[in-house]
Parts: sequence; structure tokens; C-alpha cells
Amino acid sequence: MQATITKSTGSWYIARTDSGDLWQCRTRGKLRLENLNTSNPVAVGDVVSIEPDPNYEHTASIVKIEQRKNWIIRKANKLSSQRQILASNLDAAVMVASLVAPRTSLGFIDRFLLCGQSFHVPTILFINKVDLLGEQRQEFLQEIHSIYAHAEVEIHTGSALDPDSLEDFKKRINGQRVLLMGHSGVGKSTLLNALYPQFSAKVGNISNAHSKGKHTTTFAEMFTTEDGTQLIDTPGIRDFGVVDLKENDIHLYFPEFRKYMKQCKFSNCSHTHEPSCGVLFALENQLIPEARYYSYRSILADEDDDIFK
Ligand SMILES: Nc1nc2c(ncn2[C@@H]2O[C@H](COP(=O)(O)OP(=O)(O)OP(=O)(O)O)[C@@H](O)[C@H]2O)c(=O)[nH]1
Ligand SMILES: [Mg+2]
Ligand SMILES: [Zn+2]
Repeated sequence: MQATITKSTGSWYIARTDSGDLWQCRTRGKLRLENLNTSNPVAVGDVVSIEPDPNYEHTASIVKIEQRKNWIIRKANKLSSQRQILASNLDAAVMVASLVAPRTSLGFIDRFLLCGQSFHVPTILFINKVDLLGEQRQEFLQEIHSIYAHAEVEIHTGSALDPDSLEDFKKRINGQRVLLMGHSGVGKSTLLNALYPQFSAKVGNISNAHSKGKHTTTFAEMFTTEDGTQLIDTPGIRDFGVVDLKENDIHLYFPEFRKYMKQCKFSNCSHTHEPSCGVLFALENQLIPEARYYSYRSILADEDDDIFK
């Protein structure tokens, strides 16, 4: 019997069949699938074959994972060898970010954007909590828009406390399967509930001392609306280590570098120190944003630059 994983705790799963039946599942034996080398073998979004357990009602074993269309994998941080698959078979991945309470660093956003491109998952940046930006709101948002102006990024802004501000975003994701990810406390679960009040994902507080979230959501879970929109809420993550990338390819995922790269003297230019480098020239002449170049360098050096964590 085929089913789709809608919830993952790491040790057990909920799988939903096409007719809507829910099965509580565990994995059994060695699962046959492409070797992605992740610490969690099964992810929300996976299509699986399950075999009902004869002894317990609505309990089953996952015996096979079908080929995935795409996926998002990250490392917990640069030192970690543990790879985690966040979700699979996605139409889009949304980074929910906030500029205050807590602040999401650009490095974290850029790692996510790069990961989406390299795994063929369309990415969306949703800047939440704009209600907290006060008088500086325009300034803050303008800065974000100018940093990403030529980065081919889809950006939405709004506040999960103001449902009217979410209309465009809601239309954009209608009918799709979409992953919500980001730091703890940025409002992923609040956003989900605001978009679809019929859901009641648990929402947490922000700690006063550090303006951080408290890891309220502990499992990845897919919520499905009547019209077929599927939103996957996930636990907040601190770091986003990119995986499966060749050093020489990293610059390809910075669209705004492209036209300047063509002017580099050396075809294997790393844009870090070489003479007659088109990217360095563009940087010096403010043709590419410093923040994006900084992200490029830190990803190249495989450094975590989440200084605002
Ligand atoms: N002012 C304001 N507060 C918000 C907004 N969105 C969420 N919050 C608040 O931020 C806090 C954390 O929200 P959650 O939805 O639990 O955050 P989360 O991203 O799901 O966090 P984890 O589950 O820990 O990863 C709650 O107190 C929300 O009320 C917003 O747009 N504006
Ligand atoms: Mg949450
Ligand atoms: Zn160069």
C-alpha cells in the first residue's frame, strides 16, 4: 500500500494514504532508496510503501521509499557530519525570516537560497514580523530588497499577526506543497495558523533575554487544506550547513555575479584574490552588494557566520 509521510518524529512517522487513512509507522529492515547518507532515513513528503501490522490497528511498517523528485538536506553546522533531510517532493521551500526578535542573518538566508538552487527546489524568502520594524520599516525592507535585487530571489513580506498582509503569499502557495523553515521563533507556526485558521499548530514565546525562540515545534508535520495546499511546519534550526556542493560551483549560485564573472582573466577564478577579477572589480565599484559577496566568501570557506544567533 502506498502512502505519503505527513509527520516525522525521527523514530516514528505518520503516513497518509490517498483515501485519507492515517497509519502510524516505523521503518523495517534496510530501506531501499538512493543513498543520501542522512541521519533520518524518512522525511515528510516521502512516498512510501507500507505493510500493515497484523497485531495493531492502523500501525504499519515502512518497507520502501519511492524515488524522490527533490529534497532539502542540510548539515547541523560545518563541523557536523550529520546530514538531515528536512522534507522531500516539494513545490517550494520558504525561508521564514525576521529582521528583529530574532534577527535572521543574511548568511543563513543565503545558504538556504543556495541549497534550494542546488537541489532544484524553488525558494521563497518570507520576511515576517514587519509590524515590529516601527518607523524604520521602509528602510529595513528597502535594504533587503536592494541586497537581493539581482539575486533572482522571490521575496514576500508581511506579519503573521495581520492576515491581510498575507494575501499575496497565500495566493502564491495555493495548491502547492511548501516547506516552512527558519530559526526558532521567527513565526513559522504562527504564519501557518494565520494563513489557515483551521489549523492550530502550537506557537511559542520569544525569550526576553536573547530574543530567541524556544523550539516550540519539535516535529516536522505536513498540514493539508481542503483545496490541496500542503504546508510543512518544521522545528526551528540554528544553522544551515550546505552539502553536496563543489567549491568551484558555489559562484554559479550567485546569479548577480554571473555577468561579472565573464570578465575574469582566469577561467577558474575563485574571485578571492586573483588579478583582473570581474567580481572583485564589481564589488569595489558597488555593483554587487557587499553582503552577498561576504556570504559567498563565508560559504566558500565553509564558515558559519551566524553572528546574530
Ligand atoms: N509581532 C509579531 N510577532 C509574531 C509574528 N509572527 C509570530 N510572532 C510571535 O513570535 C513568537 C514565536 O512564534 P512561533 O510561531 O512559535 O515561531 P516558530 O518559528 O514556529 O518557532 P519554533 O517552532 O520554535 O521553530 C510567538 O510569540 C508569536 O506570537 C509577527 O508577524 N509579528
Ligand atoms: Mg513552530
Ligand atoms: Zn573572478
